[in-house]
Amino acid sequence: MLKPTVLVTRRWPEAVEARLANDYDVEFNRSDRPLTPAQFREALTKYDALLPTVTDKIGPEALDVPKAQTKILANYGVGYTHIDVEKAKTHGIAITNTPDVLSECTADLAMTLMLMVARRAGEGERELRAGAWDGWRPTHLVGTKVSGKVLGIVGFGRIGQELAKRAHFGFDMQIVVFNRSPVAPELLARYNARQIATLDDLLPLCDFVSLHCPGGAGNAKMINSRRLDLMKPDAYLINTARGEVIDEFALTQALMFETIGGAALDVFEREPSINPMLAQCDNLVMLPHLGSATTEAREAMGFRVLDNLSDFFDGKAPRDRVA
Ligand code: 8YV
Repeated sequence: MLKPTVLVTRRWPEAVEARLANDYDVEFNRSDRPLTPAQFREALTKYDALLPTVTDKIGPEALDVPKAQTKILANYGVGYTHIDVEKAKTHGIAITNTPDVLSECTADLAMTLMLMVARRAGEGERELRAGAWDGWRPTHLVGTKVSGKVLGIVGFGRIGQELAKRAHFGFDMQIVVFNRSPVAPELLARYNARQIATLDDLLPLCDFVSLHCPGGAGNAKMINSRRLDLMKPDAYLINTARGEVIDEFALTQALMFETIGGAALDVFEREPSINPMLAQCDNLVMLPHLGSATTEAREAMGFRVLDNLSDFFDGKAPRDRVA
């Protein structure tokens, strides 16, 4: 029997690529550069399955083909707001993602960012590497204590819950949660957390606000200048979700005029292009979208895609089908 044809749009961990090559008639994008919309359209007419990532902008232009050969977009990553789901559905294309397997690592990174910004670790590293450290003194790079503070978690899905676990059990933080739907009382009780009815009510309570909601049009610029003003003047904003959730211009204003304490970002509005104003802000930590960047998570994400693909081509319902 002929194996399904598969295009992998970026390089993946070796172990996963090896299994893909064994199981499918697979084409790898050896250049590892994101496909253009035209290349994506061509791929849609050639392959049974496309395996995209967040760097593939699969909007109306990329999906504008008269008839697609592709039957499944098996996304490598949990977030899939880079895919125009409605348009993909018009071609009858199924979409899957890779939840669970990256939750711990992404929560670890959110914790890393919280600690880095509050303890001024980015500033300290920059100073030391610039050869500008002139020795210990009681007033040098004094930051803010993290342990015991109030953490607001926006979006209490898998990653938000993993962060709550770390913050509650590891750092004795008080957890408040904003989530679109009600969170089960036993889940909140596990972290001694409290659900707050609205985001506007949550923000003024927090010393740290960490975003764990999906991106996409529905949540675009959810953190805008009005909401930044609702934060305490010494509070920190952490984003490991999607860049578009924050109005970046408003954030640069808040950081420059110090109306909040600082911010730490792993994702950006137009990544990998970075608003140069952000780089001017000392009270900001920036990482290049490293949320799931561990060998363990990246391999597990790949094997999860393989599970979804084999289910799909065996005629079973893939466990992570989102559309
Ligand atoms: C991925 C992520 O590395 O899974 C996600 O949604 O943001 C990252 O952890 C990336 O998006 C892969 O598509």
